[in-house]
Amino acid sequence: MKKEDTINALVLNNPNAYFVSTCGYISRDLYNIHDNERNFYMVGSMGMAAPIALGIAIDNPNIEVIILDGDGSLLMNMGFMTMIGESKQPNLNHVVLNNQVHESTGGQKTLPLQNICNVAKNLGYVNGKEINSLKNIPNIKKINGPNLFHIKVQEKDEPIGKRVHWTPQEIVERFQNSILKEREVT
Ligand SMILES: Cc1ncc(C[n+]2csc(CCOP(=O)(O)OP(=O)(O)O)c2C)c(N)n1
Repeated sequence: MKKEDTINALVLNNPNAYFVSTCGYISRDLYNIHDNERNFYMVGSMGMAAPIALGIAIDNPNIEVIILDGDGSLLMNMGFMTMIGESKQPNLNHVVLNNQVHESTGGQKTLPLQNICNVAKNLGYVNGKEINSLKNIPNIKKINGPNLFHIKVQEKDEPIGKRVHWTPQEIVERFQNSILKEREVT
């Protein structure tokens, strides 16, 4: 599957979700496909989308939070999966887009994510699922988290889109505003 199609399907299936995306091309893809104030682009550090997302999910139990991770980024901070599993945070779900490389920095090979779905389950995630078709992209509103969705995607065969033009401060500000608006409604 193509990464762009996968991200697009995730956004379409989860129109009210809050996305926390890892750095590099994954954030750029999300930005170019569907820029939204509910997207938190973690434009700095690999491995930090998941901790930020867990904090947001705990503090805002009424919103659905999706981590958009890369395989390299997951590997960078894999120990954090234990905290997600232990949290049993029902409004948090973890999507790993696995292209088997660090695509954003030139395509250096990553180490394989061996049996990552079973790893997630053993660490306390409700479930770990391999997704092999766009038809099976989840609607997370219908399921109790935390779940891990492992999606193998192709390396890019087309040029990457524009960089996220928002500054980190702007990303935080508009994200916080969107959560405040949500709190007024609910
Ligand atoms: C801690 C840290 N180390 C290195 C980098 C530089 N860097 C940015 S994106 C990236 C590759 C990320 O790989 P992956 O998560 O697999 O996503 P992909 O680029 O394949 O979409 C690297 C090495 C960084 N941002 N943070």
